[in-house]
Amino acid sequence: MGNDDTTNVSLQDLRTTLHAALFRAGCDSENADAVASVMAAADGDGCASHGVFRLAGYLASLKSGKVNGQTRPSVARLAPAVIRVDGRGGFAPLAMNAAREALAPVVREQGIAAAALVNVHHFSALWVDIEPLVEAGLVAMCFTAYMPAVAPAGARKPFFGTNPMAFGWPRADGGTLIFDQASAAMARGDIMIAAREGHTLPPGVGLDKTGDPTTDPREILQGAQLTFGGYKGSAIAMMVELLAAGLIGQPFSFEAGEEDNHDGGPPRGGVLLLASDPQKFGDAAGWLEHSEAFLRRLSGLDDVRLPGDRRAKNRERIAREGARLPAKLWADAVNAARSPG
Ligand code: NDP
Ligand code: PYC
Repeated sequence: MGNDDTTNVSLQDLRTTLHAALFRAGCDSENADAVASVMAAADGDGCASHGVFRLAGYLASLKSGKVNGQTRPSVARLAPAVIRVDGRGGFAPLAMNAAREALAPVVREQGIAAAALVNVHHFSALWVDIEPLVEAGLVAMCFTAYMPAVAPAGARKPFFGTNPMAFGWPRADGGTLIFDQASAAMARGDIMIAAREGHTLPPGVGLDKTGDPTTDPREILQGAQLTFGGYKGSAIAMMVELLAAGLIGQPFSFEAGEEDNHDGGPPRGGVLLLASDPQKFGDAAGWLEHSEAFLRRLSGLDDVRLPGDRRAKNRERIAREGARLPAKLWADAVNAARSPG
């Protein structure tokens, strides 16, 4: 046990409990396994905003009937380098497993390829989605939109989702370099956690309902989030909308917001997954060591650290010690795992 407010949970217990809670709420075992894995992976890397914290949203969407916990994705190859995975109204993780499995051989054949995931409900961290491809030696990127939460540069009301993107590069030791970031200054999940814990936020995260800057997370949740880096982050958020919605025939965040039943779970939408095989770009013998030399040079500068380094350290520690979770959150998960459903 941790202090009064937190408790230490092994990743095995966490995964088993999440699986049971999802199963009791209506997921079949395969869906429960896939969703529990992405949540446990987030807590396993110290990403509190996308771990067990999200269980209530997943359960709410099963309960409301918005998400089908028993569906199976279908996979079609639309062009030599384009795959479409229809999640058929399910949570994204099972469709993502199918997308990666279908995409990897096509990438090795074509050098570069894309998977468009449609009709999925995505609620997780994106590094989880690309890590297996990167571990297999591929360069990968992933994008998804959300619901209106973020004011574009020049606006004061939400229009973009928090619109994350992840990029991953294979390392010589078989590991990965992955950055994974919202195009909002802060992920909404972290703002929700700050609101729960009564913390104020740094300036630049959001606006209140009247469009004035505020550092109160509860006011930002009622008002609008801001992008990182002003108009530059706003352009990235716009790009994510166009890639994850416009390109693949899925709802833009504002459309997802209109369609959603606001049960607290993820809206229906799309995900774009891109990958390339560095062996196919003309420097098969050199690209890896050349890039390693670059990354050594980069990480040797002053206080530079590579994105993903903090997460990797968390992973080692949490695998040993377990995840430290808010006791109430864990108690709710255990109750959900025991409830009659
Ligand atoms: P952070 O701002 O915490 O981190 C973004 C990236 O920057 C990470 O790769 C992080 O690596 C890296 N980083 C942080 N600090 C430094 C530093 N000083 N030097 C170098 N790199 C650094 O992430 P966000 O709050 O933007 O997003 C959190 C999570 O929320 C993500 O996993 C994202 O996918 C998820 N999300 C999901 C959404 C969805 O619709 N499904 C929507 C929005 C967000 P490290 O982890 O090692 O610190
Ligand atoms: O934290 O912004 C967020 C988020 C939205 C959907 C899933 N996570």
